[in-house]
Amino acid sequence: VEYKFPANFWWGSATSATQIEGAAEKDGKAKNIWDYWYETEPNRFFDQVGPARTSDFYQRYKEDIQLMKQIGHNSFRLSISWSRLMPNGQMNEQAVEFYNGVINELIDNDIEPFVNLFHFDMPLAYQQFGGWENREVVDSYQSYAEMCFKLFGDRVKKWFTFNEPIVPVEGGYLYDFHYPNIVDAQKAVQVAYHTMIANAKVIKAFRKLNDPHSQIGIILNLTPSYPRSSNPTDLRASKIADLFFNRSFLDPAVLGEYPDELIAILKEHGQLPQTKQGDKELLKNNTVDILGINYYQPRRVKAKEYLPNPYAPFMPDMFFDLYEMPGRKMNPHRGWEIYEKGIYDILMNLKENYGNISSFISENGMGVQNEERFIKEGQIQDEYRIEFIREHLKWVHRAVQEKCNVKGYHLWTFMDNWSWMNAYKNRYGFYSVDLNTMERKPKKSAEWFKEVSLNNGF
Ligand code: BGP
Repeated sequence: VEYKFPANFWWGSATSATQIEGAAEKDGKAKNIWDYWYETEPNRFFDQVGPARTSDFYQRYKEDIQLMKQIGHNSFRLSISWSRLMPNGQMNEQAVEFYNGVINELIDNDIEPFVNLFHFDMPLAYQQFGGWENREVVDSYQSYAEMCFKLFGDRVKKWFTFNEPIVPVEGGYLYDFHYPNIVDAQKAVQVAYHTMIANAKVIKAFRKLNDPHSQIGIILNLTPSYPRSSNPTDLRASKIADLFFNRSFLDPAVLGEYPDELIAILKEHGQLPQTKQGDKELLKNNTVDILGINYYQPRRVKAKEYLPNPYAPFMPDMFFDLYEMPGRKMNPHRGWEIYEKGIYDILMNLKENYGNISSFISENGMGVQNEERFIKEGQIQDEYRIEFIREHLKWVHRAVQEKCNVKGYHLWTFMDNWSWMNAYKNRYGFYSVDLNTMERKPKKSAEWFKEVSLNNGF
């Protein structure tokens, strides 16, 4: 083995409730914003496929956990669906039974459950009161989180408050790819702020439980920002993109405060969020134990070519432009640049500027269309995915050698699953799923990853 990872490195994969469970309106689950959006605007979804049509983990989780075991997983991330566990604010017994079943099955198979509380799936009932725009929803979320700790905390020792909290901000309030799909920067700022208040409140409640074996964190999609040149205007543009898209969550989550420069920009443009007395202390005193890093792509930034229209409403991108770096490597299916070193740059940044906080790669992966093209002898020969994972892992390994505190790697995702808007267009799984028969089959990458996990390296 040339690239050996530290003992007990976490090898596994990540999923989310809406994307794998199915049973979207069964056994007492209430609607979330995805069920609703699909119902009202099915044309927005690729092939008009909505969240009811997933890989049916709800009924097949026992079989799926065996498949995880077969490829050497020692850990696995799922999310709990708020609208399933507490439809209309009350605990749903059938949901408790389901999540207990999953958690126990994982533990019985020596796979540690990593449980995320919120993965883009706001219950519709709360969205009708403004969702994260409304501070009262933060309190409802806290009650839900406390319920989860109480129900499952005896067995679940890794908790996460949010997956990619910036995505509902960008998608729902800036760029129109999540419900409520409005464009309103003031609301976007408020939503971003409230999710971090929610993060802190839930961490505070978690700490009261005083379980020394348990940890809580947040999962952020960090997109390292690279300036086109060392020209001061490019540097400045890149720095502002970093402030908006990374540090607006990373700093409050890990350091317990917002960057002064971010506050200054928002203030200058009249975009500061509404706050409450005591918020500063709340944020300061309730930072995460661990950080999940979702890494897919970097952000290539240059200064604006033209002065922005001073009358246009505030948008973060009035401060910078993105550009396509010549010679960049692309995943053409998803339209994302592949830049493996980015994962190392993120980890080094955490080491140097964020107290070397304990972290792990909570998502990294490659979405590809029509993978049946690559079937040989009955198996998808996804060499491209193996290469993708391997090249990223090499940089993770280097970060480990340079004393970064990174503890694991989870692929997005375990099996092909439904994705927001794109439905089944791009497939990411170790296992393919036949949507008609629900049959799961390991791709070549699954077998390769099994060896990596069992050898703790490659
Ligand atoms: C992340 C999300 C996942 C997943 C993944 C792949 O942003 O946390 O839920 O979907 O990206 O992205 P996509 O499915 O949009 O191609």
